[in-house]
Amino acid sequence: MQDSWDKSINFLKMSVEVERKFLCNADTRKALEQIGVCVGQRQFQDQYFDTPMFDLTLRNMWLRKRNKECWELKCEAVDGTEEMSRQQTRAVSMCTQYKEITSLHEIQLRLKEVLKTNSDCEANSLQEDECWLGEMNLVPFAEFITERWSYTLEEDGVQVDLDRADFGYSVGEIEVLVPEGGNVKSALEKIERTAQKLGLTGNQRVDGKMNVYLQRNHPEHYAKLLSNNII
Ligand code: V4E
Repeated sequence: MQDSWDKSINFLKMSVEVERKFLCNADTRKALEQIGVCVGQRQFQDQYFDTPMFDLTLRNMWLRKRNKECWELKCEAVDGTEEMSRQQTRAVSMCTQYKEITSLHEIQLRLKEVLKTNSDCEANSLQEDECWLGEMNLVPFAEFITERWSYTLEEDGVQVDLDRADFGYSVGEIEVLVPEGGNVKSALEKIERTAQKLGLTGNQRVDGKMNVYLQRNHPEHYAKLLSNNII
């Protein structure tokens, strides 16, 4: 009982990232410059970890270390949009929703639960002290550098990022971060309005960087994720 209560509390403490990917052409970029302001350009390195049998990603869980210091675990979020119009259903199908956990301690608790390991290593911010990775049998399976241009929009809380990965793939994303128990429906509507303003007409989900990375570097695992409807 206590356990499920703790899990509910943990769920409430997480934010949910609602996101729609798109391919950016000259027209989209022009529209973006009109409705948004470029607030910065930066570069970051991402390393993704999993067990050799891919126990995390096969559960749609993505463990990442950014710039050799910031840990993040993204887990699929079940949306709270029960009654939806046809347009809303379409908006949901074009977007992904992931819970984001950024506290290393919370990440380790969640991983212990999922991987059923007994790691005794404490969360430690010192980067060299990562014995927990070994104890949980976690190894890097993807590593790449992204160059990102970020835009804020007049639409409240909407951010657009244009990413170029070092393995030769570019993708844009419209993103709204929904805090603890916030309104996912409203986030989906904001994303849909932004997509219309950018002139995005396609009704097929666009590949993220990881999808393309896996297709090229781990094709067998990519096929497995695809057949399990994970990507
Ligand atoms: C959720 C996920 C992965 C983790 C990283 O995802 P993403 O948000 O695409 O990366 P990035 O660099 O933009 O992170 P940010 O800076 O926004 O935090 S890797 C694969 N997935 C699953 C996934 C999916 N199923 N479908 C699509 C279109 N993208 C990702």
